Amino acid sequence: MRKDFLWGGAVAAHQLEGAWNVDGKGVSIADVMTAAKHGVERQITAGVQPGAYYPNHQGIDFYHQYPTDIKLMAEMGFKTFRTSIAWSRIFPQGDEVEPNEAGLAFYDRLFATCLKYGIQPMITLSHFEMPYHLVEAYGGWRDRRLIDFFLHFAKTVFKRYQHQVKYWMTFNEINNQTDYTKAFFMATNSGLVLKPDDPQAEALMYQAAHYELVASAKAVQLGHQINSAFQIGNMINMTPIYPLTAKPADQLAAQKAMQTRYWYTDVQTLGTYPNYMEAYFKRQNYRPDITAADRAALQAGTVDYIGLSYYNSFTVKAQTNQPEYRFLGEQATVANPYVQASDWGWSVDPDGLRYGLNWLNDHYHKPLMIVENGLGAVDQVTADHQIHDDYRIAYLKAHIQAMKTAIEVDGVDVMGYTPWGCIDLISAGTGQMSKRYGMIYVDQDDHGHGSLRRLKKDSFYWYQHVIATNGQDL
Ligand code: BGP
Repeated sequence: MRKDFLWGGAVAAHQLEGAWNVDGKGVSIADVMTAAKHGVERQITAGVQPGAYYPNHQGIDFYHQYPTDIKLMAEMGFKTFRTSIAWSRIFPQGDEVEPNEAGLAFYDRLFATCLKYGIQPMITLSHFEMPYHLVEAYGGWRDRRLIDFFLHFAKTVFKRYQHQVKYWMTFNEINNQTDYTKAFFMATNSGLVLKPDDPQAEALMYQAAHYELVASAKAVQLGHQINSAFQIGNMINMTPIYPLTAKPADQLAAQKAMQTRYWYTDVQTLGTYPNYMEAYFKRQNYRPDITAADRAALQAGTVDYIGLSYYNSFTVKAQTNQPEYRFLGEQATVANPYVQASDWGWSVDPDGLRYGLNWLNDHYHKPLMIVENGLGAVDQVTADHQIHDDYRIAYLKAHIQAMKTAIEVDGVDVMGYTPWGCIDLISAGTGQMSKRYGMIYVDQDDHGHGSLRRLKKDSFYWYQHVIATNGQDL
């Protein structure tokens, strides 16, 4: 393990800040997302009222309670804290020229608090969030003009925080939109609100993703011009895809599925579209607007490191009616008989983390940063205010062990580890509170009721010890 290994935790602005309409903040897509129940998809529906959904509009009131929360993270020994900047706090509509000073001032205070404790802020520019106005007026990332709006936002925050923030990431889990049949991913990744079964969905996804990739590459270049010490990464969701059997057709299906899901990383680290994607566009007769200038920008703006989230693995088998297997998202997967699943049906597969780290290392030869990992679970508070989350400790322990094996046995360069939702927050997938990831408990239910009091779970003390021993003692 590196001596300067970046232990910490990760969150995203829209999942914990609350204060959705405070200090000049504009409405973001997160403020109009429905709160889903188990099995009901979260999405943006027509006529939805901003802030109507509890408790996602109030988060955990981090906007006001961050001094206490960061202090608790410091007590755990965090070296870094990953969060995002809410674009809609800085540019409420997204297409203005002048930023909102009150929004900028909030992150000044937050970052100063982190730095006071020796915690380095690690910032995602766009984590499932953009001003809703950009969706209404431009249709989200289907419009090329979004590139310049995003760059103006990026430039503003790069300049403002250049002495406080060294580690940046552009778009959170940019590859989730591979699953273009899911309204949730289309909205969160690209601000695309489509009718169910829109025949244009796939083509639109590629177009939007391309503009994001260009924006990401240009932001990398811009950031380096502003401060050459910046480390700017991409962020992908690494969900390894295994073949169900040794049957060659299943092996090929898994390989094709990996290509369908990870080509974004080729563009962001190698600076070019892989051949199989160019061939696919031709075959499908898709003609995305990709200019020569765009290709030059992609080449010039490759990332310094790969940020990744890891939760689970998928398994696929060849489809007889699909000679050229394309991965159409989670619903195309089959159950893996060798792994168990969480309460939310996510497979629990620590070996998959080692697999994913090796896969990324082999393909891209870049440093890796695990910026999300964790177990969403229902926690019980005992009468004496304890939370005995041994299941969470077991999950994190097994995954940290897998990461250590990748580092020490396989020689993979991993810069740090920031488990997801180190403090309980609103689930991105459900918009609810009860799917908890934190080492710090927050007293609030799915309806927004509760004291918002913070409590230390057993995992708090366990993780504190892991950090203190630099991962030696799990
Ligand atoms: C990732 C997102 C996070 C986060 C996490 C857990 O995909 O980057 O924002 O929420 O997943 O997902 P969920 O909240 O749906 O359990």
